[in-house]
Amino acid sequence: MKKWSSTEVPSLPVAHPGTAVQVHDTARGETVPVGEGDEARLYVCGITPYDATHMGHAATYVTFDLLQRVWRDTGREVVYVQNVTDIDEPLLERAARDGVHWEDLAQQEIELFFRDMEALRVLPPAHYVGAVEGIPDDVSAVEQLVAAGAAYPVDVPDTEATVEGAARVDLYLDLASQPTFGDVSGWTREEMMEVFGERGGDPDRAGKRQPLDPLLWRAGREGEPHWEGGSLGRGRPGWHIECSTIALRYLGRDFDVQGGGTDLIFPHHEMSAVQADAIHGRGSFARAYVHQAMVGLDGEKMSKSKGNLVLVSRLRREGVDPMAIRLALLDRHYRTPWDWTDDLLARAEERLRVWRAAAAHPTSPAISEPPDLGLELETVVRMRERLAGDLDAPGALVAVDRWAQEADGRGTGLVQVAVDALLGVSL
Ligand code: 5CA
Ligand code: ZN
Repeated sequence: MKKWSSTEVPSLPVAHPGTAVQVHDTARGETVPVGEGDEARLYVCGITPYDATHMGHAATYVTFDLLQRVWRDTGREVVYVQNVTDIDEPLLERAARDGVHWEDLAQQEIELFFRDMEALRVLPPAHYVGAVEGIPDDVSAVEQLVAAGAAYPVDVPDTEATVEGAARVDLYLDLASQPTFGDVSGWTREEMMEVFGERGGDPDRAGKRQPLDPLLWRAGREGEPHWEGGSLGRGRPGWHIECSTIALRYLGRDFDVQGGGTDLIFPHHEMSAVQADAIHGRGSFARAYVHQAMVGLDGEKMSKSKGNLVLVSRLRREGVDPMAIRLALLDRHYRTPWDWTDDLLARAEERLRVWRAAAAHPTSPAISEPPDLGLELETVVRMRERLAGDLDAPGALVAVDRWAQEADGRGTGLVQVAVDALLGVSL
């Protein structure tokens, strides 16, 4: 699929090629080095395009943008893959509510998302892949699971009409046959049951062996989109299989980081991983699972379904500098849940003003004094240290604040370059 445009990333002198980059792995419950090889492979769960990008989405994509930038700065190649869930229940529901075609709605929201990402200077992935595009791979994967006895059929209720070419069964993964189930979240069955229903699961579906078993393939129903499904019959994939197969196709087994918001820990990342293991054997999915804490508004998770949204596009329309939005997002560590406030944005705008003023200092016309490299180098070292240590963006901002306070116009522009390369902020 088409993706959004990139901005140039200036390279800083690589002072520490190969330096370890640490992040918190949800599965192991500790901070671990990630992407230790020359090539770092990252998969981040993309949007379901039925509404515009809000601050929660933006925080997630800026967080993983930082990871990509820090990896690059340590001399690594990055292969970044992001999906877009361009077919799923919420998209169909919203399209029906608004009387528009689901494909038009998806297209329109994807375009808006691209403009938001470009404005925020989030680097695009190497591969941006739609769920629809991935359907042939989902079909092969589910066929394989059926053949291995890891998937089972559940009858479509008599009251639901299926399309020609569809089987009269939906297919589910048999979790009882999967020893790695639970390894990503580490949650108890009770904890899982608490959220499964509200996060796209169907615990009450009659005929399932276990309430948590995830849907792999849904037989095509009248009035719903459906695709060729080989031996599965016409239909469409369940949500989680899309990310299992896209990640495996574009990154291969055993990639470095699977990312997304904490709302995806269970069931989405748990199920994507267990399905990959079911297809290719234990240890097939990510080495580490990294999660952005939820961004809220007035004490509630910001979500399209609740409608309590602060949209990137609306702020842009109101004339807010996207770099101030980015700075506001960077001012909160990714592992701490936080609420969006106007005050946070106001402080980010002020910070941007101060940094820009410091960067704009004219250099001494007579060059009577040598540039003061000490402060600049120290600032860059600090920024790098903070970021390589569990993406401490707020810590990196403080290092730049100090520079902005002390800079006396004898700089070389190095910090400005570092702010661009590492933080993605153009001054
Ligand atoms: N398409 C699926 C993933 S395959 C999905 O979750 N789409 S989404 O549009 O609901 O969310 C897109 C990304 O933003 C996901 O990584 C999600 O975890 C993250 N996200 C959603 N809401 C918030 C929030 N309030 N705060 C932080 N991140 C969020
Ligand atoms: Zn996903």
